[in-house]
Amino acid sequence: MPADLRTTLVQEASRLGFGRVRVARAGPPPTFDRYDAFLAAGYHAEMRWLEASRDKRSDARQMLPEARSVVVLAMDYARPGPPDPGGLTGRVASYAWGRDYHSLIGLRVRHLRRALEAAFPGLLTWGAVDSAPSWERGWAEAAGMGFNGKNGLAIVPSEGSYFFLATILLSEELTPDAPVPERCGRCRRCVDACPTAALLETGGMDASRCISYLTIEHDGPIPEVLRPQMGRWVFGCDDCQTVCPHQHPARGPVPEDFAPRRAWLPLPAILEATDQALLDTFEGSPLRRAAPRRIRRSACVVLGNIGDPRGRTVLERVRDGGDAMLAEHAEWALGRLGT
Ligand code: B12
Ligand code: SF4
Ligand code: SF4
Repeated sequence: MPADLRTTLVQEASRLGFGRVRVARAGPPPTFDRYDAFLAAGYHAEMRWLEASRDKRSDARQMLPEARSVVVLAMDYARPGPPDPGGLTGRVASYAWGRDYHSLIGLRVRHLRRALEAAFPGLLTWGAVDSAPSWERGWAEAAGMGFNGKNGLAIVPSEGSYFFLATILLSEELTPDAPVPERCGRCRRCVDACPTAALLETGGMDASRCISYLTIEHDGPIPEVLRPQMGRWVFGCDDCQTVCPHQHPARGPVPEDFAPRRAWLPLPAILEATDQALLDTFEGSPLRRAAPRRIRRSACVVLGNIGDPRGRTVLERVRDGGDAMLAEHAEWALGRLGT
């Protein structure tokens, strides 16, 4: 059965849009000490759920006691983005340009599990994408999906890192794939390119400094010292990926669902919209995962960084709008506008 299982797995996964499939042996992820070091250093900042789910992530058998194999799946998302429209616009990281991958990949993971369970009666499976307690990059590294770059990303040599990961646990033992040797060498472009010095010289990152964390996960004022470094990033950040020499973003077809619909956001419109209007606009997009107030907060910072006096009117409205946290960000931004 394992040989047939592998063939069916690869065929079904490919039919569902997963371009790469790799397998690791279930148990604790081999590099899990990095996860503990990350928590011990407090690099997870306010993402307490990473702490709370630590034990579940520490061993695949926590989620499926019968697990013998961890299947790692990758789905490409990047395609060339639209040109910079300039003006009062903010950048969105490429993973969030199209449809929310959680729902799309989550559904396909379920289809894949159902197909395998139907073809191999008695097979037990568990599957997840992103938000469930599976340590995806640890498993990607163990299964040879790619090597782990100094930017923290799982990278396929000469292809890049613009792909989502998902994992499926199986109660059957499949032959594990070999890990991919590290291919950063002496390169350190990502470390130098990171605007907020979030990447550590020694590997790993301090997420509390990462623009992706600050714009998406962090729920309070953005530390003033990091605001100028955010540049025009209003949601997520791609700087440590775009500089990577392994990156070949337009390699092949990616699902139409990830087509770039929102690569740039009109900042005054974001600041003027009601919460409900923003939620409606971002329905089905990863942008929906950050509360409207967080996006407005980041929009104020980006307007300050652009420094264009045409941002003044809308920033004054935010400053006088009655939300103390937003008012403080608007005030900061107003102080940076040219005349
Ligand atoms: C929390 C989280 C974040 C946080 C924290 C990121 C972080 N580096 O920990 C924030 C919000 C900052 C974030 C940002 C991004 N994320 Co994120 N994130 C996650 C999540 C949910 C958990 C990550 C985690 O466990 N972190 C704890 C640390 C310890 O784990 P890790 O980074 O995975 O660890 C690996 C490496 O960093 C490295 N490492 C870690 N410590 C050390 C120490 C040493 C000494 C060395 C040598 C190496 C090393 O090795 C580990 C693997 O062995 C995963 C999904 C999941 N369920 O796993 C997605 C995930 C990692 N994110 C993803 C993406 C796309 C992003 C962004 C690119 C989004 C964006 N454009 O804004 C950025 C990239 C930032 C970056 N350079 O890492 C993808 C990555 C796909 C890929 N090809 O690698 C994932 C897998 C989601 C998915 N399902 O596709 N993310
Ligand atoms: S996503 Fe941006 S801020 Fe975060 S580590 Fe990469 S370059 Fe630095
Ligand atoms: S930019 Fe260079 S150092 Fe950073 S992940 Fe890519 S190859 Fe490695």
